[in-house]
Amino acid sequence: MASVSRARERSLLLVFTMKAQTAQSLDQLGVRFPEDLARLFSELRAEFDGQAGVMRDEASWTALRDAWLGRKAGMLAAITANWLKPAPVELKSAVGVAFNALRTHVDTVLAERHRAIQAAAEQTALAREHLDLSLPGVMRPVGTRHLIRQTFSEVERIFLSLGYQVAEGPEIESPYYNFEALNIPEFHPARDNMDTFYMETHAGQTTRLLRTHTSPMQIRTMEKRKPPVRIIVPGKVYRRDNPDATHSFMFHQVEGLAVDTDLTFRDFKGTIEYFIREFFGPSTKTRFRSSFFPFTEPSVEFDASCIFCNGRGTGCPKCKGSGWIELFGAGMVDPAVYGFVNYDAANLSGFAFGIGIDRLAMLKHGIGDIQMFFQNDVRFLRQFP
Ligand code: FA5
Repeated sequence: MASVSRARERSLLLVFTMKAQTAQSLDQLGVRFPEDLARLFSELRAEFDGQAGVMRDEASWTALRDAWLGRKAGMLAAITANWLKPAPVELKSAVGVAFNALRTHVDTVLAERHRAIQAAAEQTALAREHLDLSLPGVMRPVGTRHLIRQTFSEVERIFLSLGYQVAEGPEIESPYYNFEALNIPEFHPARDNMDTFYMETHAGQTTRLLRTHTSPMQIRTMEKRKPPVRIIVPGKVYRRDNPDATHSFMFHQVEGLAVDTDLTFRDFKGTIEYFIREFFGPSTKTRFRSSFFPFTEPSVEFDASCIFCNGRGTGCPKCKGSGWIELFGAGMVDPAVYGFVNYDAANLSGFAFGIGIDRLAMLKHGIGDIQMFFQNDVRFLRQFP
């Protein structure tokens, strides 16, 4: 850097000297013979070469061009005006030849340097914009559907093939739909089985709760539709259950409801057995167990043999030693329920079921702890692409 600026200083000084010289006539400069002329032009040329040598960019190139070729104040214009035109006859042609040679040199060097400067600028720009196609791309991990969502889809696929429709309902419910219209009056012991999350309400506001099961959609559907009805309702439900390997305070159910004029327990059993065969394959052992739900009569629980102990039971913490894991509650719709939705109980019959989807997925994929579904551990989730 220091040598470049020193060269510049020197050339500025020379320019100044040269400029001063070109402002005078040859006579004033004492140039009488062709040898003096040759020396003068050779100094000028050396001066130009010195300046061209330190030029690095477009701006300094333009400045140099204007200094030498500028029409009014350029060095060559001054030479033409002060040396060439007024030259004595005996020197005229020598001045003309030297002047032309200098001009050709200036033109050539300026053109060459301009090309070099432009090429260098292009290289710099190219290097800046260089796109390396061999670089690995940015990985954008693509997620997959959660196993619960996949299980919902599989259950939906099976029931859609049987002519069922899919309906969805609110997770925030009223006690009427969650309990009363399902034949569970206030203070009925059945309410204790479903310890409920109630929403905070202020005086005068209607009580709201997080639905404890998908069964309220039985009522909402029958209120809106005339029989026959065949629906399934996938969704989230909430209970104040203590978390353990098979219990969560938020879990998933698929409700099923079929109502028509001639449905029997055989239709119900056939439907469920078909579903289980489709979902688990033909070898799964299942059983119905009599149970009680206020909105079905008769009521059953449906269990599948425990995959963790192969149904042996003894000492198995997953099935608590029974050899069976409860999958869902079900039964024939209690005629009392039809009374809440203005259905003709005398001429209608139907069945309903509420499948625990988390447990269904656990059994199918051998998952030992329901909590895995909610921990968002990608090592777990990746196993179900
Ligand atoms: C009910 O919820 C009834 N509504 C089912 C029903 C529908 C009966 C229609 C008759 C007619 P239950 O409380 O048993 O039933 O729950 C159904 C299923 O949800 C259970 O079999 C179980 O698979 C699952 N389940 C219940 N509690 C939990 C919990 N805390 N965590 C995970 N799954 C649960």
